[in-house]
Amino acid sequence: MQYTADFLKKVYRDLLSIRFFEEKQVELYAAGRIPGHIHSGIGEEAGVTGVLTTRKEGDFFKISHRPVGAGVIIGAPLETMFAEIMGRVGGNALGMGGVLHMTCREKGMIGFSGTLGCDAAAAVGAGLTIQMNETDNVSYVFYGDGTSNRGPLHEAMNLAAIWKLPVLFVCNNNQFAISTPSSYSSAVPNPGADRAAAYGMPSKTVDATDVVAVYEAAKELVDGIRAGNGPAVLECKMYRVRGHFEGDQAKYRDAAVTEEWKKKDCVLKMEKKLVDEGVMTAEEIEALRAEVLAEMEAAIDAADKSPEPTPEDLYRNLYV
Ligand SMILES: Cc1ncc(C[n+]2csc(CCOP(=O)(O)OP(=O)(O)O)c2C)c(N)n1
Ligand SMILES: [Mg+2]
Repeated sequence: MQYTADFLKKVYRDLLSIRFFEEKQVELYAAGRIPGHIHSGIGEEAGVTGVLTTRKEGDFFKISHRPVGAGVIIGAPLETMFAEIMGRVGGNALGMGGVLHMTCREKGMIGFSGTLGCDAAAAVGAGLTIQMNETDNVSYVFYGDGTSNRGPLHEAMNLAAIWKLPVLFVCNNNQFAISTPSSYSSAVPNPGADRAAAYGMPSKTVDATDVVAVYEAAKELVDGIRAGNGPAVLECKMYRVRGHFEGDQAKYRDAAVTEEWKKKDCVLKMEKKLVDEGVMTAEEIEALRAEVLAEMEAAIDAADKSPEPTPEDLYRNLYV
């Protein structure tokens, strides 16, 4: 397909924003500025950006512990996101939820559960809201290859299918659930897409090192969902470049394979495409990188000015 330069630049900017958000998380964590932990999504950004390039006003998003950077392009305030991760009251959950409780209700980010898979039902509920409001919006449900084996996810898929709800299930298959390879935990090669037939849903798999390819695959499915055809599954093939958590030495896998995947980096691939196709020069890319990085740094500085919660804050937001 042919795209305008403006479209490709916007996709690249979004991709870069998530990449720098990811890199900053790692940097802050290494500097001891994040209480709790993070799950780096470095290398997986195209599987989020490409899918979300199909988004529009009024859509709902259920992300999960790794693709938290999605919030950056959905429009959640960067400063609030960093404040939450850094444990400050300026965060969306007063800094008490951290990376596992990132939400932005105004932008349709409905939050997610640390108990993997259970939150798919809430996202299907968001799909029911859309159906009852009779709009052509979509509820996006991001989950991992490990989570693809959880029962609550399948109950949610079944409900979405029988009620023909506008839900896109996005399996970000990064090939690992902590130390367990997907090839061990699933009996089928495509733990997202191969399960769709069981619910009568269309599906696709896509190479998620290529952000434009992800967009095209997602668009085909999303167009069908917005037209009222019911839910679908997109499986993004990717690789978890870093450990499950920071400090995980990943001794359970072959480091040479990891190095091979790094060469297929989605950001480098997009930059090459932009230069090869004459959309941007290397200098323009450098300038944009500096601009996005400055945005991240300004947001971190602002978040840093937000205080830590006090012991009294523990009693806020309690029902009883
Ligand atoms: C129900 C449940 N079981 C186990 C865990 C612990 N846990 C946290 S992340 C994770 C791995 C999930 O793998 P996957 O779904 O592939 O996502 P990824 O971490 O690779 O992005 C596990 C097992 C959990 N949070 N919830
Ligand atoms: Mg995984």
